[in-house]
Amino acid sequence: MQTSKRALITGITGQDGSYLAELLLEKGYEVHGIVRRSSQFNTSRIDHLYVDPHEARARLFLHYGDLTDGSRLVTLLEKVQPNEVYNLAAQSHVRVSFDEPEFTGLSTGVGSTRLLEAIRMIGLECRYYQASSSEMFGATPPPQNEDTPFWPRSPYGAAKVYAYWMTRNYREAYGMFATNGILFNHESPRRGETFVTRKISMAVSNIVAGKQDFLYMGNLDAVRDWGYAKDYVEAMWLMLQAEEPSDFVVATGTAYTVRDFLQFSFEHVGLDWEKYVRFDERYLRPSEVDSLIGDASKARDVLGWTPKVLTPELARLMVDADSKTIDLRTELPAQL
Ligand code: NAP
Ligand code: F7E
Repeated sequence: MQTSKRALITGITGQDGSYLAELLLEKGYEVHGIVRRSSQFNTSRIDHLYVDPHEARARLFLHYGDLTDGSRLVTLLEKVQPNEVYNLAAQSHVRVSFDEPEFTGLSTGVGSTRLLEAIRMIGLECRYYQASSSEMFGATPPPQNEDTPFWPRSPYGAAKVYAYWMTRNYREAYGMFATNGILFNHESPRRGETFVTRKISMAVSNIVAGKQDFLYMGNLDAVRDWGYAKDYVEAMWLMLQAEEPSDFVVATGTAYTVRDFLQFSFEHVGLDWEKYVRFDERYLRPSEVDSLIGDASKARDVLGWTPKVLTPELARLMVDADSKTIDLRTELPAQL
C-alpha cells in the first residue's frame, strides 16, 4: 500500500522504533526519527534503513532531539509537520528505574507531556500514539484488560501511569486523536541486552560457543506474557488508523515464567538450563511485578489484530539469531 503520510517516531533507535520505522517505510510513509546526541553512533538498529538524505529516494530522516528538551520538540514538530506521532522514547528498564527514579520520571513521564504540549502549542493536526505498558497494572492480578485498575510497582510503572493519563487528558480536554497502546512484554533479536529474554538468548549462544560458563539471574518465578515486537508494531499502526482514538491492550494472552523461558531457550540447543543458571540477588527488584497476562480482545475485535508468534517460538528465534551473530558481539559488563 502506498501513502503520502509523514510520521515522527521518538525512540526510533530502540527495539520497537526500528521495527515501526521498517513497517511505515514499507507502507510508503516518509519517516522522521528523533535521535539523542551521543559520543558514539547509537543507530545500529536502523542503519540498514538509512539512505543518504541527498539521494532522491531517501524517505527516512533523523533529527537530534531529546524528550527532556521541550523547546526542541516544538521546533522539530513545526518543521516536520507529521500526520502521525509515535511516542516510543523512554528510560524503559524497570530495574534501572529504581536507581534513576527522577530521570525516569522526567523522560518516561513528563517527556510525554512535553510532546503533547508541543503538539497543542503549534496547533498541529496529527494522530498521537503513547507507548503505555502492562507495568502500569503492576500488582493487580491477571488477566488484565483496558478496564483493569493500575497499581504500578516501580518508578517506571508510575511514570507510565502519569503519561497514560496525560494522553487521555489531551484527548478529553482538547479533542486530540491521542491513543494509548498498553503493550505487554514484547521481545526480538533487537531487544536490549539487559532485558531477561535477550540476556537468556545471548547467554545460550555464548555457552554453546564456549564463551560463557554460567548465567546469573534474579526471580525465576515471575510470570510474563511475551510476544514478538514485530507483531506489536503492527498494532501500534492499526491504532492510529482506527476511526476513534481509544486505549488498547496488546498481548498474546499466554503465561510463562522466566524459568519456562530458560527451558525453551536451553532445550533448543540440547542443554539442561539448571546446570548453567545461578542466582544473584542483584537482579531482584525492591518491589516485583509477579504476573502479567493480557486480554487483547478489544484489539482483536476493533482493530482485527492478533499475535502471530507465541513465547516458545520467540525463545527459539532469539537463540537462533544470537547464535548467528556471536562473532560480531562484544562482551557485556558483568554487572548489567
Ligand atoms: P528501548 O529499546 O529501551 O528504546 C527506547 C528508546 O527511547 C531508544 O531509542 C532511546 O534512545 C530512546 N530514549 C530514551 N530516553 C530518551 C530521551 N530522554 N529522549 C529521547 N529519546 C530517548 O524500548 P522498546 O522496548 O523499544 O520500547 C519502546 C517503548 O515502549 C518504550 O516507551 C517502552 O517503555 C514501551 N514499552 C515497551 C515494552 C516492551 O516489552 N518492549 C512494553 C510496553 C511498553 P537511545 O537508543 O539513545 O537509548
Ligand atoms: O524482566 C525477571 C524480572 O527486565 C522480566 C520492559 O520492556 O516489559 C519490560 O519490563 C522479569 C522480571 O522486563 C532477571 O524480575 C529475573 O520479573 O525483561 P525484564 P520487565 O521488567 O517485565 C514491560 C512491559 C515494560 O514496559 C518495560 O519497558 O524477569 N528477571 N532475572 C530478570 N530480569 C532481568 N532484566 N534480568 C535478570 O537477570
